[in-house]
Amino acid sequence: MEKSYLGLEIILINLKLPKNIEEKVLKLFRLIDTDNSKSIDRAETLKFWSKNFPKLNSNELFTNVDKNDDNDIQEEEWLEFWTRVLGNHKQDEISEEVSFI
Ligand SMILES: [Ca+2]
Ligand SMILES: [Ca+2]
Repeated sequence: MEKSYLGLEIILINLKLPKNIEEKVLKLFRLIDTDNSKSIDRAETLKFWSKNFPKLNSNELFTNVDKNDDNDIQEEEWLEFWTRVLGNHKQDEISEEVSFI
């Protein structure tokens, strides 16, 4: 029993973003959220996205990030998205992607 509990703990740690990356992506979130509503809407991404992430378009972003389909990206959805990205890419690449901040 002790063993499986420990296993669960490791899974939970692995699902969390490293602190430095989390800080960066939250900074990025606030940068995009220009009206400070704690959520990112399509107009905000369109203003911000095309300049900074030419490879990823705004529609793609909402498909991937807006899991509850309310056309707003909440902070939890944003962090979840980057956690998934981190699972697919090396940490260095993400640092690079958000390094313009
Ligand atoms: Ca907003
Ligand atoms: Ca949402």
